[in-house]
Amino acid sequence: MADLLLSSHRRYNPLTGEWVLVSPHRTLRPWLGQTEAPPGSPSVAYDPDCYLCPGNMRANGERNPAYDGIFVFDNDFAALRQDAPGGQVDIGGLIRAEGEPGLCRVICVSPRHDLTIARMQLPEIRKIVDIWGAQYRELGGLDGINSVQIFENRGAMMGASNPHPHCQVWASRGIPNETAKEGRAQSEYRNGQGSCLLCDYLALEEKSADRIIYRNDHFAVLVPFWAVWPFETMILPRRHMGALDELTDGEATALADAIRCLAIRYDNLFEAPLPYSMGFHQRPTDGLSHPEWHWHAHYYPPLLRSATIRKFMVGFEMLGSPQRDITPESAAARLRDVPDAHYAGPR
Ligand code: H2U
Ligand code: ZN
Repeated sequence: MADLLLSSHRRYNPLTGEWVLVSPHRTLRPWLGQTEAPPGSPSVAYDPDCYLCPGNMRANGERNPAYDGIFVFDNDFAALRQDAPGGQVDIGGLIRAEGEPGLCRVICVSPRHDLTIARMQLPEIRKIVDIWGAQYRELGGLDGINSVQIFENRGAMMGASNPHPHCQVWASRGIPNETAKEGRAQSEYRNGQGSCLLCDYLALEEKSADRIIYRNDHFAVLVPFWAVWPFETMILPRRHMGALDELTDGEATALADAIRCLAIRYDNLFEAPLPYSMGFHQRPTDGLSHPEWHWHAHYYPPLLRSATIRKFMVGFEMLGSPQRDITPESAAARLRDVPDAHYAGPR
């Protein structure tokens, strides 16, 4: 196995059934392409022009309350609407469409414009975990909502429209592609093996420890064997559970701890706030029990080897398979080796 992993090889992602090409010999290639401005952090705790800050006016003319904790509101420009008509179009099985009702919310996770999760204290992050669980339960409990996607886009490079710390929830009738793929794979694995795909995977990772970055009593943070993005990670509960609403009190705090630890290490990697998209994959809320589902978080940062060089998914990756140069094992080692206190010091 060791020899194979030193040269070009491809790795299988059992959660999606897809392959990633790994080219460890290619890490030294020169870069004369596009570079990005290093990601910065806002310096003011309150920005009068921010549409997410407490007391400010949003784009639709509504005013935010003077909130001092977490503030959740219906997205004024929701991608999914509850009044979308149902029904289907099907022309010869090749031209197909379905009505997609749903709803979108925005969660401001702090009143402070300049705060990020990496700079928050454990009890502050614990409150966000509780809100995520409550949103999953509430929206998932609505008639006709079969999937609840919670995610955070952080940094302009990842398309965040505003540096104010916030995340989003999109709840839909249909099961989105990534969740559907992972659901099918977990179901097939369970039918074939009689056990859970991610419980079995985590047991293997805990044995070798090559790709584990951090572990506490209830969670493991790791670079998956099949990672596509250079510093892609997953947070996995060490106990089998389908969704955030099953967390015990101790587990919710342990999740907050894992999130905080990862956020600090990410920022410490290039001593800059690391941009990323993160989100949770959880059991569908279609009323079925889904014993195959093991919920988890994915983090996808776009940066490659410095705060100013990003990875692009182009060429072979668009037309063939994704490809990476630095191995998941070396990415994990780098994330393990950075200090566990934030580079910017206490806030
Ligand atoms: P992103 O930064 O991840 O794009 O999230 C911000 C969301 O906030 C975005 O979906 C919504 C946008 O539609 N928004 C409002 O609901 N009201 C506003 O006044 C501006 C932005
Ligand atoms: Zn703000």
